[in-house]
Amino acid sequence: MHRAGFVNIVGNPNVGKSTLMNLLVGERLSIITSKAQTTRHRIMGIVNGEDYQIVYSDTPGVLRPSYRLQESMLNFSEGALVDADVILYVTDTVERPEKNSDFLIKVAATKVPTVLIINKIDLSTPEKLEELFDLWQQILPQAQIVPISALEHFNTERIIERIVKLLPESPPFFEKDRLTDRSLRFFAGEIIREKILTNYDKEIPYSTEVVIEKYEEGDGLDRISATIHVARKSQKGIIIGHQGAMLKKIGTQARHDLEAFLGKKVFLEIFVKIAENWRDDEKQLRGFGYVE
Ligand code: GDP
Ligand code: MG
Ligand code: K
Repeated sequence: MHRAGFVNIVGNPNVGKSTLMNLLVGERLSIITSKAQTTRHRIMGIVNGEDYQIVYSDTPGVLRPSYRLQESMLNFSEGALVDADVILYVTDTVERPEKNSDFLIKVAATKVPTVLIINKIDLSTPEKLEELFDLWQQILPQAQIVPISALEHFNTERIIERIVKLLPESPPFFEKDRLTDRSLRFFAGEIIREKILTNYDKEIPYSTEVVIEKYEEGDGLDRISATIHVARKSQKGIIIGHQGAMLKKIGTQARHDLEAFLGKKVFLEIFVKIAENWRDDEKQLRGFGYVE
């Protein structure tokens, strides 16, 4: 008998969804940083066993939309509740359960089997954990609860066992050697965006969008051209930095990671353009793939 299905990873920003998915998938698919909203799109990761195929989707964290980009991010997350065979609701030992959050009410109401992951138990004590366990059991009584530490790889095997038992009987949806539905182009963009997130403060990361203009695969070398779109003129100077120093820095870091990810040399050029107020502009958002 073969089982296969879609497992959607949902939860608030920064609880460790992307860290967990990468661990489950075994590759550095989803970019991870300590800032909220790192994950803007849904990303699929596929895990194949002899008699199962799990298709994970990592979603942007749930948040209340304050601009158009966030609205589209929230739609991705809510969609994740209906088109799944299993929901992995991730929380951590840091956030307090918000019984009345709209999103949690929806999770509690869904008929889709739900596994509640309490992550970051490395930051907690057994007493606190027990208390959290009870709280969550009241909020999501039908969910199976698995405490883990994604960072220390603790108890994560249990998740896979649980999921496989909950998956429907089905042939695989994707060829069994596929790792993800995303292209190299997509990962190149994500890696550059990660460097922007880790090198600039505050509003810069949330005001930029990376577009891969050209991706040429070669034998020992991939040639990549990227454009960083910023929402305002002043941000262009900040991205580039004094005599181009900042742009050079993120370019070098991104190239380094890309080479590790691809296992070959990379020639990377990055341009910076102004896309005035793109986060609130329907047409530009569509161009960047946020609106369907
Ligand atoms: P997401 O926004 O839910 O996708 O969260 P990320 O996966 O991007 O992780 C947010 C932050 O939490 C990062 O700094 C991670 O290193 C950290 N983190 C993830 N899992 C754990 C864990 O098990 N323990 C601790 N201490 N930190 C973790
Ligand atoms: Mg994430
Ligand atoms: K994050």
